[in-house]
Amino acid sequence: MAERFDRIWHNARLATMRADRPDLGEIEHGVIAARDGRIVYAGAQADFPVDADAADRIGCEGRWITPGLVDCHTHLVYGGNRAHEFELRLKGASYEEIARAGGGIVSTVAATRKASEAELVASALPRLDALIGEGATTVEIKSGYGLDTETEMRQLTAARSLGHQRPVAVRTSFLGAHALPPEADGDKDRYINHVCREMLPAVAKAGLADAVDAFMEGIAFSAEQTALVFETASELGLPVKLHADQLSNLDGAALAAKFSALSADHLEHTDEAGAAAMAKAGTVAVLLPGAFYFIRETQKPPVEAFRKHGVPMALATDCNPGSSPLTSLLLAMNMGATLFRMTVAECLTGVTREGARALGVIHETGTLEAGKWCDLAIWDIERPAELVYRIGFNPLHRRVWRGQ
Ligand code: DI6
Ligand code: FE
Repeated sequence: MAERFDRIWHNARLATMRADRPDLGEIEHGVIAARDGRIVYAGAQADFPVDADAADRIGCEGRWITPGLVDCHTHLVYGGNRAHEFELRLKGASYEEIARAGGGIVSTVAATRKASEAELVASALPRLDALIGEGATTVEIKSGYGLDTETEMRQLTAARSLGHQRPVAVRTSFLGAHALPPEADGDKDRYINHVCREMLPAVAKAGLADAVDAFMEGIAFSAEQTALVFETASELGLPVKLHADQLSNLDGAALAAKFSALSADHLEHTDEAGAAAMAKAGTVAVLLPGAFYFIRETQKPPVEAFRKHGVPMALATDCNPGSSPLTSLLLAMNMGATLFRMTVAECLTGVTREGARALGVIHETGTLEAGKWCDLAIWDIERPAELVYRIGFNPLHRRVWRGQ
């Protein structure tokens, strides 16, 4: 009897992004077949049974299909915005000056504390929709604008709720160690103690975080403070990731590697030793060209060292109100290529397979392979390079999340 599928996409060109194939793992005459939301077959038309049966057959007219895109680093949920701070920066103030003067992250904290869960969801939805509108099927969302237990939990609950309101997989990260709240009176050690003793256990108990993140930086937390947060996360069974070496080299990449972090992110100031440590630990380098561009950073992440040591590279938006008000993975790819000289293949794997790896969901999504969720982006393009090359143009034809 003929095998039965829920849906078949045929007459398609596939960029499977499989790690065991060269380049993009392209298949010129391809078919994808799905059942119960999962890919059952993704491969050559010639090897697909001609008598296969499906409730729904979709002819793709030669369009390209990639895995649904993965944005593995966002701060999508927050109150207010920082357009005013942007104006100040245009008058000459630097990002660090604004942060030290009580603006920056802390001003978003005040606005986030004032917002209800419904307000946080409502203000984040258009940003999420922008990502979805360009083919994103998995989006990571961090807390870190509450900096007290109640507001951090509200942010994470809002993030989970976004995942229920839209056909998209949301992965949450607890970022209590993002900045020092004003009521901490400058005592970072005491605040980190509070994060470890109270906030993180409460978040873990409520099942609100899939991972734990921290901001290790002169204007944020030290290596020792970060290590305390990571040790607590490990005790609670949560994987870690790190905002590392964004504004200065504090050996954040090596610290992330020491804790077998899923990813180390930003990395503009990381040195070769940091890259080597990440390679050994299997920690993904998440590059965030939107922040590099927006704060007019000049130090580029060591892409050549990542290549040399075989560190997987992901690309993400870092969508946040202060340093990267970006809601486009297509633009993030263009910036990755133009600003960091990443290749087309590196950019595309960066927003698919390696983004999924950075979230610890590589077994579920990020490539077109049997057994994974049927998360697809179908594009009106002649060649995959167009997704990286064009600026401000969205050629998405259809997006499929879990077979629908
Ligand atoms: N690094 C960043 O680029 C953002 N957070 C972080 O740890 C900036 C967040 C903000 O300015 O609101
Ligand atoms: Fe960030």
